[in-house]
Amino acid sequence: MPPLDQPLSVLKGVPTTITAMSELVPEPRQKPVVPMKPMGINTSLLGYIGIDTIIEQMRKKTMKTGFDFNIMVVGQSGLGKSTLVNTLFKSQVSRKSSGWNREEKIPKTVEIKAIGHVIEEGGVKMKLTVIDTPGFGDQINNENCWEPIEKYINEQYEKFLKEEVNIARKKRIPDTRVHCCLYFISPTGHSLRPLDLEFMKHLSKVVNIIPVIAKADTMTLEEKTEFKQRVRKELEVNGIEFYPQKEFDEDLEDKTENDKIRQESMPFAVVGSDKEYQVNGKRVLGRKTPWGIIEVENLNHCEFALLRDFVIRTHLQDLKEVTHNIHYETYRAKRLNDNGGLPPTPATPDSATGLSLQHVAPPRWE
Ligand SMILES: Nc1nc2c(ncn2[C@@H]2O[C@H](COP(=O)(O)OP(=O)(O)OP(=O)(O)O)[C@@H](O)[C@H]2O)c(=O)[nH]1
Ligand SMILES: [Mg+2]
Repeated sequence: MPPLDQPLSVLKGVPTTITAMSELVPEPRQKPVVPMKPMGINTSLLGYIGIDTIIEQMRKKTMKTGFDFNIMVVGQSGLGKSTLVNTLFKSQVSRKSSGWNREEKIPKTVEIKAIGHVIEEGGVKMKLTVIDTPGFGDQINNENCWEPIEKYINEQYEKFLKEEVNIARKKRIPDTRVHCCLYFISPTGHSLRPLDLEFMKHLSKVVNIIPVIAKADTMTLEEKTEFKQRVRKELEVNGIEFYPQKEFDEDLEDKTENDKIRQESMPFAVVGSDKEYQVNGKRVLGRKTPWGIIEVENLNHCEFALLRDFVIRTHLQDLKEVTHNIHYETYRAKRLNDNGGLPPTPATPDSATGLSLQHVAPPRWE
């Protein structure tokens, strides 16, 4: 500890000069740069602090760092999950080819596979990953067939948790957690299958489930309306909470908006296609049938565009928040509890799921 009576400049190794008292009067401090007041704010208000500029600051930060968003498709075999993944990427989300050649038939999915695209709009970058999963329901014994899916979801929580408890943790932990899971329902027009109920019951505890009716082009308008009602009723009777969950509505405005979605839109009846056709001089994604072209992005034909808007335009941030604050938090609390309050050791195979974190390939970026 240097003697307290030494001038500060000595402490810093700078030669001492004797200073006249008058020079010791501190110079007036420069005012911190306050961002310009946005137009439209009442200028007669004195003492503008600039709290409202936080929105602009957040926007700039997000533009720099970008964000991750991960969607998973799940359901029985042959319901059009892989086709819808392609539709998402080929539609207005990115307008890119997702790797499969137009002429090639989409193969049956045999393993969990993540496909990623970096999408940029208005200067903001989104890393959109869609996780395609093999269909189930065609084995003789379908017992516990949700387990591989549940394991995958938990593995991503585990990965995030291990990064979070690292002493030297990353400034920004890559987020591979599944923010939303589209559950494909067969357009039978009858009741939900016991397997669907069982599957959704399990998954809804660990992830945001959005039920969708697959291949909606196979139903008439009346059948579709009736089936949607029936599915909603059955989900309610069986206590299956789908997204947006009632208990997480934050205020009356949220509740009113979400009630409408829960009671009218859900489950979205979708049609998928990765083929383009010329309709009225415009190229559209559609399915060619003997009676015309079903346009995937036309709201008069199906609800694909509604689903896309719901997930990306209106509820993306909320899906991420519910994943982080509810599903991940539940996983985290359980893991830490099981471990006697200690964090899991970083970078070891996943002891919660018994799986190695490497067993699913990282997303293919295009
Ligand atoms: N009518 C109709 N057929 C569709 C639709 N979407 C996909 N298909 C067809 O259904 C078949 C199966 O499509 P996939 O996308 O491979 O289905 P999947 O759910 O990924 O199948 P698995 O990988 O076995 O689980 C293909 O012949 C598609 O062309 C749709 O919206 N309507
Ligand atoms: Mg598939």
